[in-house]
Amino acid sequence: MHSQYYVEQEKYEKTINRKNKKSDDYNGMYDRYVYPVLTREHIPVFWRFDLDEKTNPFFMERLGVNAVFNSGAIEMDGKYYLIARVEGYDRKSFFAVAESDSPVEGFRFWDCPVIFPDTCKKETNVYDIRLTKHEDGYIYGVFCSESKDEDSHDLSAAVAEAGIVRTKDLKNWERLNNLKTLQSPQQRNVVLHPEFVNGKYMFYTRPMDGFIETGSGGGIGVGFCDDITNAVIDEEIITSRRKYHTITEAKNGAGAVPIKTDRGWIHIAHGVRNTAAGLRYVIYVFATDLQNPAKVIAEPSGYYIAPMGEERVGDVSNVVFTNGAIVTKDGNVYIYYASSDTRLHVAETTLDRLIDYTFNTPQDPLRSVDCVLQRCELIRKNLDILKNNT
Ligand code: M1P
Repeated sequence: MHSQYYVEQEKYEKTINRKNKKSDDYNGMYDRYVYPVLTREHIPVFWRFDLDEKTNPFFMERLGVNAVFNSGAIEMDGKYYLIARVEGYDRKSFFAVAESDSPVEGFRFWDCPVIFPDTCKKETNVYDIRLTKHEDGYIYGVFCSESKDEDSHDLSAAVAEAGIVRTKDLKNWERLNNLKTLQSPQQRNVVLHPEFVNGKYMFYTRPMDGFIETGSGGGIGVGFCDDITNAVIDEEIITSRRKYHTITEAKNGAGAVPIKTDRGWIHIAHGVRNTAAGLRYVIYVFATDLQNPAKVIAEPSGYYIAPMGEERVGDVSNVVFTNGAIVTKDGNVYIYYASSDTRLHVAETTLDRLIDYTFNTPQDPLRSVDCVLQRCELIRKNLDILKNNT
């Protein structure tokens, strides 16, 4: 074996075995962890190098990995699993399962990445899987299936659809037909709701006219279908709307599978706005009604997580994005979020804190004058408290 192999292997083990710790930043809403839970340094050495000295005398990377980010998340039998988007130097993404006994550290990729049945021959790229433990007994993966737009002369024109797979063990996967949404030519950020609603499967969709621009798409949609093996949605009802001069002005999209609480379904989604420096992606929270999951019942103002410090920089800077969260039996919530399409982090909160944030944070009054009045009310109340406290 080339001597550099042992150097690289030691670096890899050091990364995997690094203990994580909560950051000092305080907001009361959640705790960030200092170290990312998955990065390109978590990729096994034998995924990148040819270890055969005859065919690789210079111990050169043959198939490098550029980034590890947007990850689906699930807990099974006391273990934590992330299915990450791994992007090669060739720009193509694929999925790989990383497993740990802890939700915040120690994630190690299984020996081989995931290979779904290749039933969609025009598909060029796949990414951003959401994992839903459905009450029908399967674990579903819904991901973006991207192909070249054959009707356009523009070489970068693409079509995004929602691919659907299902499994019981994260090892054996069945590929179902891609979702068809009759009202929207493109779909990204599609999430399967974990329960039947009126006997039907329910998806969160993101109606889009084109690959990047949502165009007339008003926000996060909800649609129903009878047959998951041939899922067709004829109508999309908008739930969380895009709004002028807010964090969702340019677009938004469902993130983690919604979390069921006594007060309603809590959604951890992403919102996008345009700036002179390009798009800015943040994570926000809203809640929908338990009986009617299309009806928004709480909308805390502004963002929940925004890119901070080193998170702000990467392949696509000024982005945080989530497609996975885990709620444990003891009520802890782990939100896996990627920064700048480069690496994956975790933030920890509790169900109680998340519920309090969702239902007791004031709504965005949508105009500066009302926002400042809202803040002055808080200030006056606090000044009274401080006066009585002295
Ligand atoms: O580059 C930022 C994100 O862009 C896309 O999200 P959206 O569809 O809302 O624009 C996704 O491709 C996502 O993977 C990526 O992180």
